[in-house]
Amino acid sequence: QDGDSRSQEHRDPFELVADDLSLVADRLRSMVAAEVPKLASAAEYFFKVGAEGKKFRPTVLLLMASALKFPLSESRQGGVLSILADKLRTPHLNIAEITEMIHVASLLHDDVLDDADTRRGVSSLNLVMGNKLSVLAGDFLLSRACVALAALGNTEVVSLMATAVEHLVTGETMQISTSREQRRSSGMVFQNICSMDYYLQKTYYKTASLISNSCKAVAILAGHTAEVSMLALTNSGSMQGLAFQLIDDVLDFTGTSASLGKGSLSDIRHNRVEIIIVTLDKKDMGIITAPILYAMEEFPQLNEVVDQ
Ligand code: GRG
Repeated sequence: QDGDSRSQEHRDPFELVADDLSLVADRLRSMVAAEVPKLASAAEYFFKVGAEGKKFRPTVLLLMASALKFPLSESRQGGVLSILADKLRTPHLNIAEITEMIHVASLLHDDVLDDADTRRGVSSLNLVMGNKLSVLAGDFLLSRACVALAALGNTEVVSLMATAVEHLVTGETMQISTSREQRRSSGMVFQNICSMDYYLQKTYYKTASLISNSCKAVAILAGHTAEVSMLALTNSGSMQGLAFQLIDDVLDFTGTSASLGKGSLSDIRHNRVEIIIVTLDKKDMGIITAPILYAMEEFPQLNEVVDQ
């Protein structure tokens, strides 16, 4: 390897796609503009500077796109004309935008379901504007995502992204069904328990599928239809999604409110984390035992279950 490719390797991934991330953020603000003022405030709430979140999904997508030879923006030109020109030659940016709109729609609905009061370090939208507007803003973002998807003119891509939405809904349903069903069938004392299979399936639907299917969409738009490369991209998207959710679950126990943007232990308090009790080989043990140990301290009745 020459010096150039070595220094590329060690560059911060966020820095590599910083221009595109910021272009996507700017374009999203105009894409989510609504006619009625109340809906406009609600829909733009999580696209404002300071409330945009970590941008994990667009970062992964844009890095993937650069590997697939979509060009990274050299500089941001700004203005309507450059946005139109970008739309024609950079469908990977559209997928990043569509993915963020779907993601934020799911967060808005999720916070209503959980009656959450904090999100991304700020008050949740349901706390500020109420449940009704939060649900409507989520619906609005989904419809704007549909319009942007249709504009790409690729039915396979529409189908992939629609499947990702279906999976979000399925994963969330599995999430809220976990405790009652599993408790009934297992007779366990502690309610947040499910099998490893159930956890992985639910996590694929809830988190990994959107990442995986949007990566696949970018690959299709780049003209990659060969089965092998599709499989590799889909798997890598899924694995990143699963790893991301595992870390997110662990952080619920180990993170501070400041670093999480919501109260720590809030997920387990809201019945959103499953403690996984399975026989794991040693290499997985580190990941899985951290939440178990924390949970055992917080919920002493778990000791009984773990002993079994
Ligand atoms: C309306 C699309 C739609 C779905 C409704 C409520 C619901 C069904 C799904 C919720 C699914 C959900 C909240 C999954 C969790 C995914 C997840 C890991 C969210 C946190 O992602 P981060 O950490 O968030 O990337 P930021 O704030 O950084 O973007």
